[in-house]
Amino acid sequence: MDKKYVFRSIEEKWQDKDKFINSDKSKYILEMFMYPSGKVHMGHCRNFTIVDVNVRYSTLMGYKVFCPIGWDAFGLPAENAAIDNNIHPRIWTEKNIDAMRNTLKKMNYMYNWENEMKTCDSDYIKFQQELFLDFYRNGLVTKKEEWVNWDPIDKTVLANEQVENGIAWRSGATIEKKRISQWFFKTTKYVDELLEGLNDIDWPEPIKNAQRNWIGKQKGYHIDFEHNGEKLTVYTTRPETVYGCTFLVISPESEFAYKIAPEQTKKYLLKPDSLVQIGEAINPYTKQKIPIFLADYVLAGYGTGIVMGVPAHDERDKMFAEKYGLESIKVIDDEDKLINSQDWNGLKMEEVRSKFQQVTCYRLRDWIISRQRYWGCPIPIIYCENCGEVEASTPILLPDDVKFGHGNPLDISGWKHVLCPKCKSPAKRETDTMDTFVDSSWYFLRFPCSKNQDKVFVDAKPVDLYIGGAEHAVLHLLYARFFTKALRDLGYLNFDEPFLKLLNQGMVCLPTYRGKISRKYYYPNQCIKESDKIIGIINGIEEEVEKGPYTKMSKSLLNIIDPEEMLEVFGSDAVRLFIISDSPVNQLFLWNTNGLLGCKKFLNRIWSFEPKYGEYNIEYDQQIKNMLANINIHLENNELNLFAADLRIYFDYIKNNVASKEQIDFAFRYFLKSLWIICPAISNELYNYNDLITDNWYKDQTIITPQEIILSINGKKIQMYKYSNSENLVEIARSILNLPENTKYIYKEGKIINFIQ
Ligand code: ANZ
Ligand code: ZN
Repeated sequence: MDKKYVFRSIEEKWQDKDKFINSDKSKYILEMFMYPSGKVHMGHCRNFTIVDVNVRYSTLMGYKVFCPIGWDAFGLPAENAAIDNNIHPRIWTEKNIDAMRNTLKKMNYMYNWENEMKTCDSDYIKFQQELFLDFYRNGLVTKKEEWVNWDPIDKTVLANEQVENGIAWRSGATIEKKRISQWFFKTTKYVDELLEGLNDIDWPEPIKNAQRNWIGKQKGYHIDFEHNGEKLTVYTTRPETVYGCTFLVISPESEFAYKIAPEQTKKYLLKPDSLVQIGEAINPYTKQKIPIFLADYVLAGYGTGIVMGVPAHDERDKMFAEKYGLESIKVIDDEDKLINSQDWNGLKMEEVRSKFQQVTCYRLRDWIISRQRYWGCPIPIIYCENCGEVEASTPILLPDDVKFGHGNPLDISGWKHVLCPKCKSPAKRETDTMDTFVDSSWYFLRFPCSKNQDKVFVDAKPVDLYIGGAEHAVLHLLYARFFTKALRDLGYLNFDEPFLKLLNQGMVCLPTYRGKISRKYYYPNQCIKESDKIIGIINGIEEEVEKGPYTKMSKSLLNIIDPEEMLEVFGSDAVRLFIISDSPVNQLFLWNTNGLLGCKKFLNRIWSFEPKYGEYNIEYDQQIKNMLANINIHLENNELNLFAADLRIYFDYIKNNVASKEQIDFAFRYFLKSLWIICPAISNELYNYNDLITDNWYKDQTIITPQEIILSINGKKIQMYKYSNSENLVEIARSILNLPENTKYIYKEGKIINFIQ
């Protein structure tokens, strides 16, 4: 009968006990910044466990690891909670942080807790405002009026990166266009470096490609048309088709459209399904007058936002022209030669194209950072009627006494009225706060000196290994790269890229359960299996439910597992092991509670392991060393599910094989050290040697396949494994057979040792 492993007291005993080592080799390992939503969810747990496994492995490999934790504490949910539950965002946030910190401690993660910080701390606000002002003085921040994305649910402006197909990334609202003056960070200044830097970092290819596509570098051509004596430049990849251009189409959001026809443009933005002509242009080649139309298939942020309409050769232009009955002129024939193009007739397409000068264009726009919300870092600018924009002296902290629920609380509060720092006449503060993506663009640089009140950065360094979800492919990862480059140019840093290696963990998925009659969703723990049916029960009321496919855990689908509940029943070692075991780190993790039960049983078997000491077992050491080599290889490659499997194979081997005391003790000791990487509490408890962390780690990664060799004496034959060089092979053989040292032998290379007595 197994001794039962009672995890609770042991996990509590070892909580926070493992310490980082000192070493001249160092490694910075970090998970993506956490929003304090109130509860740690399983997705977090997967992310953080993968981080912790890397932290512990690197520690055993002799690295001084730095793995801090903090809170991305500003943002809208806190403000919405203030409106819904009448609780101040600061209090709501603090409460959430306390609850989440508590869960993380139970999960037994190794963090530099002493460096913990949150973005709503006054120091953090102060330094962020100082950085903003430094950017401002150096032309990296500008204020300009443009069409912006307005989220009517969250009531704020959003950056382009935060809108996908016209839908707001957080609220899901359909974006409206508004024209307001907003603050921008000049991300476009670094566009080439942002693109080229991707080649130097060890990131998953899909993420790099997402950034490349977002930056959208294109080679094309400009052609200048004319409007009322002014240049009107189109961007095209097919300049040779210019004689076929029968109209110009222009993005309603482009500055030009707004300039020449503001009223028509505004109307069109509200109702884009009509033909709106805003002027005429002269085609520089045909010299003919052609109409200029608004069209929302032209993107404002791409090229010049003005397209020459060539319906004979471009699909989108053709659809537009057919819809509104516009003229179409074919200028390229079936042999790719020009027709209807005056002097160019008969020339090859490429020949004509090469007459034009190529230009480069990008899709990336400047990052709009103004948010019309309260719970964020205030933008430290004051508007004075005499002096214009004036820098405010920092820190500008948020007023506590404000009313929520009627627009931006800062805008309606007395807080905004101040005296101009320069001329002392009445002035107004900027009431917009900064996008919270600004807060998360430099937090990793601040961590090493998070408590320093005088200097924003001391010992700032790039993150060696950054782990988080792939959903930030463009947003956070692009902004942080921009910040790093800007801060380097302002003299704060001496490196170019923030995250040298990036690992994306796959999402945690669960089946959904949905009532057959009510159509409402059930939590997995409200469902039980009854013969071939699944029954959902709430408050004693039952109904049959259907099991849907595995889907990303989501609050609205209720396919959620609460880590706290799992910790209660299975303990953190088991949860950690399970979350590592099931699938490769970068792939979807399909939750199944039976697997977790299996992990708990495994820990139980380890707990009740009793070695059976016996004779020296010649094969044993090599098997153990090979298993350790496998472990090293798998850890090195972050093949953590294979590592978890190695642990089971290893344990089964020591459980099922007899060897001498030294051999078994060596094997079990290294087993516990390996297990500690995932399951620290039980390993610490069972490790009776020196200090688990500083004890040597077996680093060999060479796997030797044992070869059989036959030992023969007096016609009797025994097999042994050949895993040493031939000299000590004979020695080992002699000792196996218990022969005196001077026994003669005949050795057939690699095959047989024949002892002669
Ligand atoms: C004339 C033309 C003739 C074009 C033809 C194509 C075919 P890619 O390759 O994706 O970069 N274009 C330019 N700016 C645009 C914008 N802001 N929004 C939407 N479309 C835009 O596409 C470049 C082509 O897309 C350009 O070449 C332009 O149409 C259009 F037979 O100019 B083309
Ligand atoms: Zn003034």
